[in-house]
Amino acid sequence: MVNEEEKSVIKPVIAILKSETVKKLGTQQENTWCPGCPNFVILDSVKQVVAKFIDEGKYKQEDFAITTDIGCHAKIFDYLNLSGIYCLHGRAIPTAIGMKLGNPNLKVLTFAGDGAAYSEGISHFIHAFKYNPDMTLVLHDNQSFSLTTGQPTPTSQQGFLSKSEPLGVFDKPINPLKLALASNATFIARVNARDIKHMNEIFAKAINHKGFSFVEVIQDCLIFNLDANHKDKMMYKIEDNTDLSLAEKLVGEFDYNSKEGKIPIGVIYQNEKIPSLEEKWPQLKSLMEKGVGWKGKDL
Ligand SMILES: Cc1ncc(C[n+]2csc(CCOP(=O)(O)OP(=O)(O)O)c2C)c(N)n1
Ligand code: SF4
Repeated sequence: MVNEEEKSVIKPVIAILKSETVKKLGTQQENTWCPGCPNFVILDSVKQVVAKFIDEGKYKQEDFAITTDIGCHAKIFDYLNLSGIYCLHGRAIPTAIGMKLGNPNLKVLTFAGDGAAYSEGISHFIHAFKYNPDMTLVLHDNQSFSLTTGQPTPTSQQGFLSKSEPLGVFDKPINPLKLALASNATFIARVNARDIKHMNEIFAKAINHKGFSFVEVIQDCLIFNLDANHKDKMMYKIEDNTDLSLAEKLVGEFDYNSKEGKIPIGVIYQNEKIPSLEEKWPQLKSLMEKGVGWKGKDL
């Protein structure tokens, strides 16, 4: 039986799912994710958040554009009815920055995996914080290169056994949130792929942030690196944080290795005082002031 408290959560979610705008954001493409993959929840969350912005009249569907990397997560490209580019592996971030240079008025969302952005694409990851373009990175971290059948990524835990490292991973994982903070990130958040309500709130805050917003989604892969799954008990929600010293402490709480300890979720750091790429470059500033978009006015 569903209790009253659960009903208050489920009712608005069902209403959103029935929304015509959410339906319009879907496609007819056959979905090939494994049944139960957390990518389904992330897809639903993105649709709900984008639909809410559209229904509130804040943005139109054509104001959004996406880039995706290559991987299981990247199939979201086929299931979201938004314009965009399905990029080369590791290159979803620079392609998105290119979109912003072409049309700074677009709301650009980028989807990348831990394999993609923390490995082959890591230089783009670091420089994106430095440039601070006004866009959002959704980072699907399942601690595994899953599409290519489960090789270790930079965030895989020590000892992870795979066909490519049959003796287990020797090295400690990197901490991408620490790296982001050290690279002058202006928005760092982390969410749990099992908690769509919280994910919706944080995605909306990330999209509203002026600058480069990075949301790491902690998600299980049901097939590969099973030892890294089920971290829910370690996760706890934090208040939105704008204090740098506290952020330095928070990003160090989870080392991507241990099965114990705490994993803070929520807005770990936000700073809107640093100008975005669009505010720094006069050419982009001018395009923004003119309100140049895909429709109506020429670039
Ligand atoms: C330039 C290039 N390098 C490597 C690959 C092979 N490749 C495709 S998907 C993938 C794994 C993606 O893993 P991740 O980014 O973690 O996403 P997941 O599948 O876990 O969602 C790899 C290594 C490729 N397609 N192109
Ligand atoms: S292999 Fe893992 S990440 Fe890929 S679709 Fe299946 S459960 Fe999802």
